[in-house]
Amino acid sequence: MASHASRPTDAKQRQREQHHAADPAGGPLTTDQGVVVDHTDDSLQVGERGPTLLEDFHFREKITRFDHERIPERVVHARGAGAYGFFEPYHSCSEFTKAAFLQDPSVRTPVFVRFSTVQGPRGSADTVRDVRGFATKFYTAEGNYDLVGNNMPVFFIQDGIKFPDFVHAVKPEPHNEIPTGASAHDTLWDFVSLQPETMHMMMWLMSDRAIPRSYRTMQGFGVHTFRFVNAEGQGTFVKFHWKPKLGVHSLVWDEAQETQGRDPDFNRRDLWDNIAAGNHPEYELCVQLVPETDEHSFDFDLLDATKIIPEEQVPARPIGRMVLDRNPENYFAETEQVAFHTANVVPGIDFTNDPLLQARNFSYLDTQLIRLGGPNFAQIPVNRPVAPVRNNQRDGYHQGQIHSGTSYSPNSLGGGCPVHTGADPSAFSHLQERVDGRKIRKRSESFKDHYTQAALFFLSMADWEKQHIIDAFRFELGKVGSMQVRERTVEQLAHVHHGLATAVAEGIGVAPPEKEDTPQPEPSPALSLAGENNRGDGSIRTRQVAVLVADGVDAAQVGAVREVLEAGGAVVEELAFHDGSVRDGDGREHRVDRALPTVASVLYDAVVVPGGPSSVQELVADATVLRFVRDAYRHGKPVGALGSGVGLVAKLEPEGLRLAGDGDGAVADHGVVSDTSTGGAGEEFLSQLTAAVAAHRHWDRPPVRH
Ligand code: HDD
Repeated sequence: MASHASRPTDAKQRQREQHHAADPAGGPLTTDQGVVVDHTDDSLQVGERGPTLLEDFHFREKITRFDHERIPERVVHARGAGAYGFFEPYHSCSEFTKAAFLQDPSVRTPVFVRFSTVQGPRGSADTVRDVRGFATKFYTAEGNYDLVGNNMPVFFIQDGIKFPDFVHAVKPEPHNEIPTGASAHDTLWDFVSLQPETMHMMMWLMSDRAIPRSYRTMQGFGVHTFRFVNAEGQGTFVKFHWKPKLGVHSLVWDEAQETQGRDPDFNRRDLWDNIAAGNHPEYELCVQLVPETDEHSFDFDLLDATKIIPEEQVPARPIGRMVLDRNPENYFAETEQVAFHTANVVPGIDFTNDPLLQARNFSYLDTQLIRLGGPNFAQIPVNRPVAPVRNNQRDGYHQGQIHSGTSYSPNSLGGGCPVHTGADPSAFSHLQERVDGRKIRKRSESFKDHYTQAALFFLSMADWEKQHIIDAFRFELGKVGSMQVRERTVEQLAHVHHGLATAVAEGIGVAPPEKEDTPQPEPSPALSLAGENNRGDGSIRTRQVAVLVADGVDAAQVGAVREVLEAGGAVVEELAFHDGSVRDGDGREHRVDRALPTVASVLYDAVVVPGGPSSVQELVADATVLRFVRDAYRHGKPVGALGSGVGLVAKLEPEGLRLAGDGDGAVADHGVVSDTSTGGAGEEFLSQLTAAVAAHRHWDRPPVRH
């Protein structure tokens, strides 16, 4: 299994074979009317060189169908990847919610999840700097529940009426449709600099959260404060979190940019390949619960979607787990046609008056009507509830049901069906919240602090995360042509953190801001990727490790490395200059997994250079090999070297790469693990290498110059 495989893996091959065996179209080719076609390679024409005849209904049908294959892509979140799976609660949540799927640990609810980027079109690259969508459809016994979230817990704006403005600003500019899949352009930053409520979200967008290593290592958030409602009709405010079992891991910007070219499908492929190989991604559903009586006890408004509740203030309690264990059969039918809607809720889950959520509750149904060509999209298999559907809604484009009987209520001719007595305790009934006020267009005073939580995020970061944020602001604003926009953004940043604003200003040719009092909130360690809670289970499961080999490689060392890493669940691939095999140090044939020119360092999580003097001699003479190792080092990845392989890594010492001191045994320095002894890969080396891979990245290395 590999996250960047270009040839079918065994798992994929098996899946295809099973698919073909089950294919109901396993007979002769027919038209859409079921007429068997005798020939589909040549159109019907007058003589061998004559014109094509209009009478050729097969030709016309085939081309017409082809011409109509596309539907409008999503206006945002166009590029996505989906998977099926299940959700099961750990225990009953009846104290807070009556939602049936959150009651019984023995009940598994099927789910479909679609991950996405926001800005780019369907064909854009995966590893762009962007928010990631994390939308889950729970096919519960009480109807479909959609949790349409993102991988960041806040949003750019507070009121949905600003959504078209924000999206127009971030999307490619209208005159030249540039840039694709990027926020580094004038209109977005113009908007940001004039709309300070964006500041908190911009901190997240400039952080490494915006370039996830994998959808499998990404958190998800419901963002809004929602409401749980229990059987007694008692409401509790709730914020939803998905926490990946493998921990939260990101790329670095240089790597993300290169990956866009090396494998534009990097995240999509990673998800698909891992599910196909049985490495089923798992996420814990956690909730932050706030009693209704505490609605006003925070120094921000729970209805403001630009704010988090720090986990140190209200812990995120695990209530269940979701496992994604099945790839879709057909991208269009499932991943493209899935239709999420924030208003798809079930009894026990309700809304709050968050004005962003209220707007969403209108938008999603509306957008599906145009995107999926009419009102019957809930009948598309991926959208169909498992709960029975009975109502008087009729007709419309693409009606797939053959209804009979009456279609109005009240009726007597249809036996009064479908019934709605109002007395059914399992029916959805809206929480009876008392609301009164004047009709006004006015943002609440309690929504006005745009800087404290932006500062909270920055102050909670590890030093390397802070530096990545500064670099990202410099990169993005450095692409902005208007100096005015750059200056205004720095002014905004100055309200968040003076040091950040100054560092950004220095990078983009703008005068540093005056020192001013900025908010000093208590940091929230849970926000940092370095935080314990984001490290996952500490295993090396599914990490991709490259082993560089050539003729003469020490096969025993490779075998030992492979055995230990694979036992821990990592995926090891031997890369040589060509596909097929090399000769090992004893002259025996040694199979390799992939040809070096087809891959790159950025597609792996770690690299190992085994010994074997002639192998290393051949490898060291090749600039792409040195680049492979240099990039891994620059991107903070573990580097392992054995025997003469240490000499190859040492070639990069003059550039600044740091190897641990000499000596016979295994030594490690910031994730560079080496052992110059000529024997096999010893236990000490293997355990240090495993620990280095488990740490994922090693940030505080001395930099290399190249
Ligand atoms: Fe949205 C799609 C997430 C605010 C209007 N949104 C969409 C998707 C995700 C989100 C994950 C893709 C679902 C899929 O995979 O099909 N959106 C969010 C989050 C928001 C948010 C977490 C803020 C908390 N969205 C938001 C607002 C509006 C919309 C304020 C409009 C008022 N979003 C849409 C939409 C989309 C959509 C236009 C485009 C395609 C679709 O719905 O199905 O209706």
